[in-house]
Amino acid sequence: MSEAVHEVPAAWAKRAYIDDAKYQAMYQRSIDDPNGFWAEHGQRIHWMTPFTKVKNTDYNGDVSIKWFEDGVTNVAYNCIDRHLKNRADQVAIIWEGDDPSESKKITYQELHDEVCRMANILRLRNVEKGDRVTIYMPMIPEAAYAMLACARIGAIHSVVFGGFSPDSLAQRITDCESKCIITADEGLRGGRKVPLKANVDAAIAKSGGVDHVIVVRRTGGAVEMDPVRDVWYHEAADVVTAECPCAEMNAEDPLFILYTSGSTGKPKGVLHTTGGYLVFASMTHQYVFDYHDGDIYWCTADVGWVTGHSYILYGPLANGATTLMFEGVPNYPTNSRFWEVIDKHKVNTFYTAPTAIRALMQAGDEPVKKTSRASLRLLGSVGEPINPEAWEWYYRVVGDNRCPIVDTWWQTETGGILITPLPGATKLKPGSATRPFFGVKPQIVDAEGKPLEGAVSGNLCITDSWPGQMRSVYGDHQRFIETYFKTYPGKYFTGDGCRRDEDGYYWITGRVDDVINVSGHRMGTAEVESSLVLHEKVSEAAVVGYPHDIKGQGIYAYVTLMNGVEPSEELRKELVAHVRKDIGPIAAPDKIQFSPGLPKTRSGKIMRRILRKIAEDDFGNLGDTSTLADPAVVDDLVNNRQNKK
Ligand code: 6R9
Repeated sequence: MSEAVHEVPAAWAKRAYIDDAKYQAMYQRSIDDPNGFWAEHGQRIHWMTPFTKVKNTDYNGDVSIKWFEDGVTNVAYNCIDRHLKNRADQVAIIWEGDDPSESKKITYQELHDEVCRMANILRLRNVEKGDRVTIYMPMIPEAAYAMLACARIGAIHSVVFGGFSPDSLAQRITDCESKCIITADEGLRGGRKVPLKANVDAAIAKSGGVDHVIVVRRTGGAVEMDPVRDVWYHEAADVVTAECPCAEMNAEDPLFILYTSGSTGKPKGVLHTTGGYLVFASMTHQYVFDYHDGDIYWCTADVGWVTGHSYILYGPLANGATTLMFEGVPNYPTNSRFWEVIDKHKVNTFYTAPTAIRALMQAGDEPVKKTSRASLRLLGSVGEPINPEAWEWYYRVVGDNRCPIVDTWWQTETGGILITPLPGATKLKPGSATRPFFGVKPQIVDAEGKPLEGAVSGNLCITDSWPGQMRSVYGDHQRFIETYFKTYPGKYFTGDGCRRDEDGYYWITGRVDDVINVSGHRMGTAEVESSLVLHEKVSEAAVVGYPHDIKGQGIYAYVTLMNGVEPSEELRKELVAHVRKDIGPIAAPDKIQFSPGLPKTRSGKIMRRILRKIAEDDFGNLGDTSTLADPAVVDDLVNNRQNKK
């Protein structure tokens, strides 16, 4: 393991808001006096009615999490209106299209007008405070307008990633009973079109219950429009004004739902609320990226993921920042695209995922070296553990040895960054997310939940609440309690394994539950399994993750076929296509092994430990197989493994 240490560059110690002494003092205060600390930092947003209560949280019993509970505010007001006095003509969003010849800049005034129009379009369609609106959009400014329009009128948005299938979309529409959908005719990524509106039509055919579909014209491709249900955004926008009041929202009113995969069952609707979420997103954005006025900041995530919510939209805009939104992919038209965009828009801070770094690293240094990147000051990483080799390449080649890297660990559930370096305060160790952010109390526990001290490995819990924490699973509070607070009673369990070193630095080692992290996207093994067994030729399936050079983890499926069905290359392709269609391309298995039987205990439990080892091509020591009902199946599994080295 690489134990190189990168000191804080002198220029950074000078420029940054937080140096090491300040980090220590602020962190200590945030732990000793959370009420005082957050009462102070809660002032960073505008309150229509100031809060008098700060923290009211309980991880036991029914689990209740409330922050700033009697305060009244509005997220869109904070992200737009309050900046208009000084920043009306400042660029809020730089949009860079899939095609390098397409880009545009949206000022705060323009953002205000567009968001108000979108909000009025929703109001005209009877969308009210508390109603759910599903957003299924490409990475175009209208996606941001849609989210902020919901926030403005108090509707709850549920953004569904454009790569999800009609069935996945239908499931999410049904779960939160959303009656209104905002989409586009087609998306455009890497020169390829994505049939978003057609997918919405197919989803609604399944879910029912949708009264209105607002369609943004992106590509001009042919789509069917239902004359009663569907409306073109540009036509609807023509007949509304650019003024719309901000709804008065209680700090604990819901802001959004975001579906995410867990170890069991269907995806959960992670529920985030208004006040605490915004305070935490904006504060982490300011300090982790050391955002100063005039900086150009770029996060490459999709708004369909939490990183897009907190660090393309809400955090940066709450801080009056200029945030770049990119429609395309890292390797289109060439492997230099990211670096060309950085030069074109003079980007200072660049925040991306290890999977993109590893893919670009494979393309060599030349596509990077031919660009200048002189504007870059800070690099960031998120989504999965970054291997030290990729870290060093990012640091040396992309950042020319002068830009610190903030490796930020967090989750959809946490709302914002929890473990991270601060660029002016923290010495960096490649591969470590380093130290907790203010107000965050990590704890490493053993399998029984016993807290471990010092340099140790175990499971990562957080022992007390922070303002950005999710409040519930939408419509299923019991599931919230069961999933996060029952494994280790009284603690929030992250699902991640973690090591702490002698310096108190945290090293996230990956999921310890049945969640696989494919290119930074979370997939539940159970979801892929249920999709596979839906296929008429499949009798049983077990899915595990295995190490993958670029994606971090790949999806490995063991499939038992129905009696009389013969395995074939064709069937393998058919099953991959089936899962792609059923869930979406991100869930497509990388490897399928046909196996006449699965290793089960006598009580019928599949021994995944064995399946993981075989998928990793590490079957020398399979551990104890004596409890297997039929030990012979293991030989067949080993002989037919798909990852032979
Ligand atoms: C923000 C986001 C969360 C899971 C999380 C962990 C992994 C995220 C990481 C990281 C190591 C980092 N993860 N950031 N692992 N180092 N810097 O990615 O949310 O999609 O919910 O995924 O991603 O395993 O539990 P989400």
